[in-house]
Amino acid sequence: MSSTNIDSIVHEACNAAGLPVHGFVTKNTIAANFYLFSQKAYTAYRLSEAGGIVMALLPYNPDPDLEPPSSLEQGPYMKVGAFAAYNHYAVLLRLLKNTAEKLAAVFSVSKKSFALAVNSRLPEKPLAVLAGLGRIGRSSLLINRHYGPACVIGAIVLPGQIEIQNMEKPDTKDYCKDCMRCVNACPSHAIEKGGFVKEKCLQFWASIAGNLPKELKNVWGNMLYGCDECTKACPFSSRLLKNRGGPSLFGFAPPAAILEEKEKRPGRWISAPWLVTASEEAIKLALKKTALGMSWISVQAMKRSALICTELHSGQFDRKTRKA
Ligand code: B12
Ligand code: SF4
Ligand code: SF4
Repeated sequence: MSSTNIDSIVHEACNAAGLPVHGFVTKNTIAANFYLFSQKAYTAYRLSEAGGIVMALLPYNPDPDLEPPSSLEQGPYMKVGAFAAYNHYAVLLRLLKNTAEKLAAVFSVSKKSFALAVNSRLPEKPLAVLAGLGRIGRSSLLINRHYGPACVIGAIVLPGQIEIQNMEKPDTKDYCKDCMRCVNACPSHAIEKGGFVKEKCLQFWASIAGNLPKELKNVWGNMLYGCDECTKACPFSSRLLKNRGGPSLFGFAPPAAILEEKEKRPGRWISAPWLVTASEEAIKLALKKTALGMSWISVQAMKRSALICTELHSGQFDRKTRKA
């Protein structure tokens, strides 16, 4: 099989799986950028033997208009970030798996020789940049020309038999210029002129138990897990916002259309009093197989955030403002 054929078969498999926005990192580029990988990741993903890496993006609407639960008895409600309300990591993993299975069949290689990664130990943003999928914006997120920052990133590490030959040209567009929208939108001032300060980002604390720094507690509001403010504010997310699950996205299926029912959990709103009173086991069970059910997300951190929310709001949830 000629090398050009290999590249076009991989492109086709990604498109057919519903991942039209993807790019490649070749074997040589992996080797030239070995410093990006931790030793652990380099070994675990068998990068020294890989034929290349496919990087793919899955878009999401950063401000989905998902109804709060119909019963208001258990308000105030806490907000789950858009990528997690519907489990976009699980969806992307499923689409990457479909792509790998197709390639395994075409090239007659074992399915096990592919490694799939979403929110992994791989440096996903730098790899997406190398694959020509965009540039890192002031918010520190990858900005893609179709999806802006409103996308999650995944990877398929290809076996040595499937050796990618060509890469897209790097994206050289200066997206941010003098725009400061994410800087102004960030409730906790985590995005500064000099860059992003992760310890000031609300999402950094969402999974860590213990007291919050005072400045962050004051602006925490009703957030549970996932903050959408910098993504929502970015002008390059606006096409997705206009497309709220609408008919099509640049000719591709709208993000909401490819979700399976089981991936539409836990939804956008979770009762704060329930989080405060339920046992750790009950919460783990209810959130199992959702983006909030990951081992590194502390249930005690969620309980702490729920206490802040209930202390802050004693009234009912306002359907119009979506605030408790
Ligand atoms: C830890 C982590 C966090 C931490 C810290 C984030 C941070 N920016 O440092 C916290 C909890 C705060 C966080 C928050 C969020 N995260 Co997060 N997070 C991660 C995770 C798991 C690891 C990132 C990391 O720390 N890497 C190690 C550091 C050293 O690398 P780095 O951040 O990439 O920074 C280096 C490079 O960017 C490099 N670099 C910059 N440009 C270029 C260009 C080239 C060519 C090269 C070679 C290198 C390079 O310089 C930096 C310094 O070394 C990644 C998944 C992953 N494996 O990448 C998701 C990930 C970055 N997160 C993601 C998301 C969606 C979010 C949130 C929007 C979630 C939410 N709704 O709350 C917020 C956004 C906050 C923000 N403004 O960044 C997405 C980003 C998608 C995108 N479009 O960019 C990722 C990629 C997960 C995924 N698979 O989709 N996150
Ligand atoms: S995720 Fe929220 S808190 Fe974190 S940088 Fe973005 S706007 Fe700020
Ligand atoms: S909001 Fe503006 S400054 Fe922030 S990442 Fe988007 S384009 Fe860049």
